Amino acid sequence: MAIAMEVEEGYPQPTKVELSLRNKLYIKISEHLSEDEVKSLRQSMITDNHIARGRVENAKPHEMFNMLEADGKIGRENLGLLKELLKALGKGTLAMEAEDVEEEEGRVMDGPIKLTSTREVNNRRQIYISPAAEKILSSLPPRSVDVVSVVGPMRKGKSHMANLLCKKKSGFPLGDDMESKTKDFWFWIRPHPVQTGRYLMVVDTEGLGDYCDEEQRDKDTKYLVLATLISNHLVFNLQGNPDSGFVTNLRLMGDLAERIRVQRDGGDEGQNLGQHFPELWVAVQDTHLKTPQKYGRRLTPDEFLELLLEHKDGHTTAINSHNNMTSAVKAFFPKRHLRLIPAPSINSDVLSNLGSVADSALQTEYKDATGNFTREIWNSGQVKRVNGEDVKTTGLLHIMRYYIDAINDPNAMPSVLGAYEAMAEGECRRASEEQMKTFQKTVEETVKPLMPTDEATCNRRIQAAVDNAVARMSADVGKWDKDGTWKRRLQAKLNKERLDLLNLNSAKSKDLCETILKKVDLPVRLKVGRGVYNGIGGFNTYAKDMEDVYRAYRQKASGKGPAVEKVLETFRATETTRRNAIMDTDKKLVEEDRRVKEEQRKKQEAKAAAERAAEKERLARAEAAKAEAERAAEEAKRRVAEVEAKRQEALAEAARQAQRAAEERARRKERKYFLGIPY
Ligand SMILES: Nc1nc2c(ncn2[C@@H]2O[C@H](COP(=O)(O)OP(=O)(O)OP(=O)(O)O)[C@@H](O)[C@H]2O)c(=O)[nH]1
Ligand SMILES: [Mg+2]
Repeated sequence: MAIAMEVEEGYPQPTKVELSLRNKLYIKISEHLSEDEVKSLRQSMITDNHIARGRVENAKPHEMFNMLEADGKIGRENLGLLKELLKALGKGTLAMEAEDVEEEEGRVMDGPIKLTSTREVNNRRQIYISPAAEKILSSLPPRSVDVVSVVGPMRKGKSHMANLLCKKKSGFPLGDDMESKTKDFWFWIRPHPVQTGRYLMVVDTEGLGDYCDEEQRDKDTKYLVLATLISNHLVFNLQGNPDSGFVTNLRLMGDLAERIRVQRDGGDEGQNLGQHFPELWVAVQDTHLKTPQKYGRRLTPDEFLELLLEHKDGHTTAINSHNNMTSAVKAFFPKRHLRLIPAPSINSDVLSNLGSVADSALQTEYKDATGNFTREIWNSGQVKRVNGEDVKTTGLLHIMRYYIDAINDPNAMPSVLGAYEAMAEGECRRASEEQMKTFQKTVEETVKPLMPTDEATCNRRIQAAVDNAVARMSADVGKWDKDGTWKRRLQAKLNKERLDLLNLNSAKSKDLCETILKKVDLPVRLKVGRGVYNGIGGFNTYAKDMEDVYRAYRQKASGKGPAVEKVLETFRATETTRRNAIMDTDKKLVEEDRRVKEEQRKKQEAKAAAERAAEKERLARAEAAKAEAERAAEEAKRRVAEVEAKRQEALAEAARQAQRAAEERARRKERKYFLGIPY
């Protein structure tokens, strides 16, 4: 299957080098995939139902991509599926390139828009860049630009030529009557059809008018100055057959020396402008005559131009004017060419509708000549440069602003070095802002999600982003930032950002640590609320609970940033108050308890003493009673003994008496009785 090419309108027929960015990408991918990767790609197409097995079996990668395009699955600004497939194959870099192409195709303009307009300021017509153009140019990635401006007399097919230079038949509006159509400057910026990674910017201009009208001439010169200064290819579009007076069309070129300087101070008086001016292409349309013969052959168009630019002898006003102009053209445009383009058609209907007629209605010679001419310009490999440096899309905006300001100012003169400085300044500002944005994006994506984190880690990551940003800016615009002012400015700004971020990290750390602390301390607070610690020994319980709180906090807050200890410290201060209150309560309760117990002890002691006294008394009484009883018993005993003794006495007496009686009787017995008286 043939490689699908983006066939654009217009007759400069596409060649291989004019493939669309997408097609170039498809080919590049094809060249970078191994056999096995191609097999995997085919397999994914089949298993994921992107393309039927039969269609994909022997297809090469770019053919598969073309099938996907044909099925509307990928295409302009729609390379999502392609990126996924590439990522699945581990081709991240190619996926990123696809992303770039997608972005680029999304960014390029659908058609031309106004580049400049004019307005009345203090009774003077002032040129300004249209806001839409500013927006487009500042939003494009900073890439080198091949700037082709088409100038020339009005109503001579400039806009049509501008379209052809964009590989289009229509776009820049064409006029279909005698009225001048294009007002101010228009532009169309597109990916360069030949130079990879560069843009082609085609600028169509308002036609040059009557040279004798002072006001018109002033305006025309300004426009010519602007077109000359912003481009690297200046197409001077003319119509008709070049004759000896033909080059008078270039007469305004003679005015350039008075309007442009190389040095800022203008001291050079326009010398060396040739080194800085664009390549001049005098494109003469509707030519049917051949170049003249010389040296036994036909002159080439470029040789013919030199012939036309030869000095004339004589001193008439016309000859002087011619010689001034040719001197200016030769001095300012060392690279100059003449291109002769035949008429598009002999049919007036076709000629007045070039923007819409079919290619087949055009003469082959015309199509060949325009095709060759446009390709010659695209293939020149040139881009806009200022003072030897490539001008990027963004830089172009800076130099345009500078040149327009200088052109508007009656007391200023645009200078190449002034533009260079303006571009340096603008590019440095742009790069600085860009790096600032990239830094902020990096911070959002890689630093902030980590917050809060310990200060060293946080600082290390921010510093890495800072260093990257500074390094990228140096790589991007180091050559512009000669004394390093912008680098230092960016460093200072980033350093401030770094400090702000560290503060943010601290604040986040503080918030999080406070939240953690609040959470782990909640059970204790609830207990405090419920008065759990308001008891004897409550302080001990509290102290143990708090040990748990601190342990839990340390565990959960570990690595949560620089505020871990500080928050703890602050908390400890308030916690001490709470701790002291609990301790006081505990002490008071202990004291009270001690007092109550003392009282109880005293009471008990008193009671015991009383009891002991009562016992003693009871004992004493018992003792006394016992003694009394003993004494009574003793008494009784004594009485008994007395009685006994008395009885014994009595008994003894009685015994004695009996004894005596017995003895008496015994004596009586023995003395017989005398006279009856015992003797
Ligand atoms: N004969 C001829 N006519 C052309 C050519 N190119 C464009 N035209 C026609 O000339 C008319 C004006 O073309 P434009 O491209 O608008 O010319 P212009 O120089 O931009 O005109 P202004 O913007 O008004 O200065 C249109 O009708 C075109 O179809 C050409 O090479 N030869
Ligand atoms: Mg025009």
